[in-house]
Amino acid sequence: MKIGIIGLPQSGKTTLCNALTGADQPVGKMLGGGRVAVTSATVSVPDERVDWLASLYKPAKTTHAQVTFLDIGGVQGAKSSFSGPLLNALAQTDAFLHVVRSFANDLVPHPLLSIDAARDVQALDDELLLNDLLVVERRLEKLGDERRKGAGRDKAEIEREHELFTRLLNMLNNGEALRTLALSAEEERTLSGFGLLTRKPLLVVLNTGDDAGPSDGKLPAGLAASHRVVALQCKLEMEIAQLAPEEAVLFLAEYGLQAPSLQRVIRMCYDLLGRQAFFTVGEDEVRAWTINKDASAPQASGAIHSDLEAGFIRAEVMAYADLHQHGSEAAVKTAGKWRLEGREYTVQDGDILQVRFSPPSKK
Ligand SMILES: Nc1nc2c(ncn2[C@@H]2O[C@H](COP(=O)(O)OP(=O)(O)O)[C@@H](O)[C@H]2O)c(=O)[nH]1
Ligand SMILES: [Mg+2]
Repeated sequence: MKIGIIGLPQSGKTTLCNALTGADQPVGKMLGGGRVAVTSATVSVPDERVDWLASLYKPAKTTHAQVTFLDIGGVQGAKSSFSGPLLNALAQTDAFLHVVRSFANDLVPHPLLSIDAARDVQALDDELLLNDLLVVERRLEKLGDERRKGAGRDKAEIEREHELFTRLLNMLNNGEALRTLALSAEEERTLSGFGLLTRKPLLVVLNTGDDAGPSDGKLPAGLAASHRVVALQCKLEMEIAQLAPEEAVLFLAEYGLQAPSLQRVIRMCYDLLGRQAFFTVGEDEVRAWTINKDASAPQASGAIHSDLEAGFIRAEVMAYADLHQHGSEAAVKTAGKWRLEGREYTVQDGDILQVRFSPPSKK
């Protein structure tokens, strides 16, 4: 999972990225006009269930799920067309965290000179939308050419694509982001190579500043209705992320924060992207895997290895909650909670899977 952190200059993107990953990238760095800077950091997804499973199986290796955060500097909110490098960076993400400044700090100039979160959200929404519009218009032009020349491709396919891109154009011209559009699997495949930015899920991170308190209740009117929003004190969270774990616990309590931002933000990203976790266990390794919420047992197996998906026979399944309650695999079986599931089974969050499959025949 790759999450892009975007926002106006000096909104706190690097601060948030440090908070989420424990990195120590310099904050307050200004980029010269038109420059793009991308820093990435990968973190393990905190999950108490993995820790508990590791304490039960005592495996040689424990592997948490991984999330990569990309701190993407260079978006200006100025209704400009993005440069190639910036588009590349944005296109490779699965979702965006849009950091919006709400903290007061006289030493940090706001590029638009005043603090106005709703305006800043709109500025970036508009800019993402404009860049999608450019992509869609360019594609429609190309499709128009193909139509006239009757070139190479199947005619019906060109017409289907033309109809799809016209639908996108109409939405964008109405100022609507593309993420709410329901598409067939085939249409989804057609669009997958275009890196459309407003199709990606987006979570607004309101950077509330130092004495705002952790309340999510102080969101600007209207914003919470149109966007998913989380309020964070990014600078404070960054400082906590850089503490030793024992100290961090004391700090969190003192500021009335329930959990470090990483846990809260990752949970929201999973939700935003419709992802969930399943586990594999054993003496060698206890491991968490990230899959889509509607993944079938073979699809989930494919996350482990394509051979497991291709040769899938059945999956042995225990729910984490059952194992946690009964304390051992044997006790789960005795309780009648151990299951053998087939191809049609939809994997649930927290399932522990053991895949039975026939290995590919060697030639
Ligand atoms: N007072 C205060 N300053 C902050 C907060 N978040 C970020 N800053 C400051 O704002 C400046 C810009 O932050 P940075 O993370 O570099 O922003 P970026 O340009 O979006 O990456 C830095 O000087 C930060 O220390 C905050 O919550 N409170
Ligand atoms: Mg930065």
